[in-house]
Amino acid sequence: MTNETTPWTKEEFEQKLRDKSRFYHRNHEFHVLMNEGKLDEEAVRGWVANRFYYQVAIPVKDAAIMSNCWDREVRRHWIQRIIDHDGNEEDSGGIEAWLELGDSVGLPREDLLTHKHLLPGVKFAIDAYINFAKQQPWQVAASSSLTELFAPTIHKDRIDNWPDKYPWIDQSKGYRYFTKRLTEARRDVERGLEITLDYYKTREQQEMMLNVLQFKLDVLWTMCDCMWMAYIEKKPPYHNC
Ligand code: AHQ
Repeated sequence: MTNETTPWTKEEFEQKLRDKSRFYHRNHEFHVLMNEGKLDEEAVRGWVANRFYYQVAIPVKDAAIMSNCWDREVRRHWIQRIIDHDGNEEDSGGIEAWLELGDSVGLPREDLLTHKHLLPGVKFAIDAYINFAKQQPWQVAASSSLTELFAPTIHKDRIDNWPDKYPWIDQSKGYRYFTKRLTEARRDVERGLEITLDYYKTREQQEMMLNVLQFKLDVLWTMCDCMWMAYIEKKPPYHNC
C-alpha cells in the first residue's frame, strides 16, 4: 500500500519524469509552426541566432556543474558534454556546427558570435539556467538537463521537415548539429537519468526533482514565448517606442 510519503520506485520515478513531456517546448506553437514550414526567413534566422546563446551557454553550465562536483568518476564522463560543444582536435564541436547552421540560413558568424540578435528575455531565461547550475548541488543541476529525455524527437523533426519546408536553407552544411545531437542526447540522458534516479531518495526529494525539471521546461518554453513575440507577432521589445 503506497501513500503520499512512500518513495516511488526508480521505474515509477522515471515515468513521472517522462509524464512531463507534454510541457516540452516541442509543443510550443513556435515549434509547431516551424515544423509545419510556416516560419518566415526572419523567424528562422531569429531562432538560430537566439538559440546560439543557449548553445554557447551549455558548456558554461556544464563547467559550473563540474566545479561543484568532487566525484572524479562523474567528472570523467561529464567533461564529454563540454567537449561535444567546444570541440577538440578530432571534432570541431557543436558550437562550430551551429555557426555552420547560421551560415546556411544566411546569418554571418559575427552576428551570432556578438549575439547581435539576442532577445533580452531569451538571455534572461538562459542566464537563469546557468545561475541555477552554479548555485545548486551538482546532482540537482545535472538532473535539470533531463529535458533532453524529450530532445531526440525535436532534432528528428528538424532533420525530417526542414529540407522540404525551408528549401532556401543550404542543406549541405545546415543540419550537422541536429544529426550530431541525436546520438549525444541519448548518451547524456542515460548518465543524467542514472544520477537522478540514484540521488533523490525520499518522496519529498523526488517531488522536488519534478519541480527542477519543470523549471528547465519553463526556461525552454519562455525562450519560445520571447521569439513568438518578436518573430511571429513582429513585436520585439520596444517595437512601439
Ligand atoms: O542542443 C541541445 C543540447 O546540447 C542540450 C544539452 C541539454 C542540457 O544540458 O540542458 N539540453 C539540451 C538541449 C539541446 N537542444 C534543445 C533543442 O530543442 O534543440 C533541447 C535542449 C534540452 O532539451 O534541454
